[in-house]
Amino acid sequence: MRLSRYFLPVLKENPAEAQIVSHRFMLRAGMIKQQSAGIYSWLPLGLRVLRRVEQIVHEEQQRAGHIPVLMPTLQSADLWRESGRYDDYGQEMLRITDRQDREMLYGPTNEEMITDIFRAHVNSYKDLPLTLYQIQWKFRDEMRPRFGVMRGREFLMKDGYNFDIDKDAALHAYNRHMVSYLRTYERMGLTAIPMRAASGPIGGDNTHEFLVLASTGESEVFFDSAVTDLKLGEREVDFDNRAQVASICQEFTKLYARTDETHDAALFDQIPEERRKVARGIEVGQIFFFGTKYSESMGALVTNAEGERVPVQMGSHGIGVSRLLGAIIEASHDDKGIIWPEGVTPFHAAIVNLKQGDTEADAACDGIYQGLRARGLDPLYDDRDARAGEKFATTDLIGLPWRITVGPRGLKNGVVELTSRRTGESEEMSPEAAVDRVAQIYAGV
Ligand code: 5CA
Repeated sequence: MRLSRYFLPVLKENPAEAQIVSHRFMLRAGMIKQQSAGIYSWLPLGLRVLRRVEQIVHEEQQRAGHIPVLMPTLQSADLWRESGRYDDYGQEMLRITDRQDREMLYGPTNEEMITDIFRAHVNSYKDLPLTLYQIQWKFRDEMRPRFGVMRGREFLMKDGYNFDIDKDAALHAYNRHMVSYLRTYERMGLTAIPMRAASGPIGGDNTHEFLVLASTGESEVFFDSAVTDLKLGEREVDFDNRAQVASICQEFTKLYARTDETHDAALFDQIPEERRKVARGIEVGQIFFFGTKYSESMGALVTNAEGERVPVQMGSHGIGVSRLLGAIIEASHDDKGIIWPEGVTPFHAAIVNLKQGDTEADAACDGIYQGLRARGLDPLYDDRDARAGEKFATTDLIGLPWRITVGPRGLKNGVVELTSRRTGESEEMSPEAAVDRVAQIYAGV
């Protein structure tokens, strides 16, 4: 993309309404625009990152064997009366009446609707296990929407639902989600710690939240600092292997890590003092096992191997897709702006032309641009007729991890400069070598 033809409405001033860094940078980098309290338009740069985050979520869900579907955002109140949640859900639910006076709602979550799909089509244990998921907009009429996409009213969520014949199989599905989430967050450059949590309106007694540590996080968390050293990394996972998946979960949950809702001071005190940490965190996902809570009330029964009709065992599993953008920025920025991890960056590299209109500089930039695109990469070429300082400020603000700076002086010696946004370190090399290096970096992402 050439910046002169793009739509990147960056702001020079700090917007007064933004109280935390991620909100401030998302507005300043022209990623989002607020339309109503907690409701945002996604501008081109923001949409690019959102799509990359979604793509990672899809890939990791499908790697774990889960199947994508898409349900509507509007649901009928009657469906929610069946589970009893229509009245229980309270003011967070946006209720709508259509022209026929039918009561509808904008879905805050989809347990009822997915159970309805299941009961219409599945009858036998032979069709299990089954996990369906979607990435779809949700609405919760939050009392205090704030911090931009962090606590929105309309927000994008990945919500997945497992159906299993017995509790052991359903607990395997729970574990499978935990492991797939670990890889999902790591690919986004995040350390998200699974913590014992409380289940709230979703129900059930087995639940973990995934928290990214950040001083601006809304949750208070208590943990053994050794938990922050754990990495799933590149290890091979066979998602059908119950023992392997369970042992990874055991590894990640055996150390103390809890939110304030489940915190146990006596247990916490048993951790060696230097590893006892109290901090704040951003909840980027939550997994639940709730057994037959919805299948019993809504009549989602299957025939088991003995020929009996039994309610199917279920759980639900959410990732805060739009919130993740805020969490990634909170975890990765400096005074100048965002620092995108390579896994989610909106463009792979910036090309900064120090002297637009100079025949040689223009030609070198074009060559690098084509070279990167030929390697399957998406560069952002700052071809504006602007001062170098302004170009640097823009690429720093929008957080592209690599910058290739091209100017007549360097070109005289046959070199351009490759700069890491994270370390600020620069290296001179030929334009071809810069293209190779950037391609090499992304080959490993
Ligand atoms: N049905 C279950 C799982 S599918 C569910 O709704 N879980 S949840 O309530 O925990 O939401 C899942 C994730 O959505 C949360 O972990 C959080 O990351 C994100 N989320 C929840 N509320 C908001 C909000 N108001 N703004 C942005 N993200 C949110």
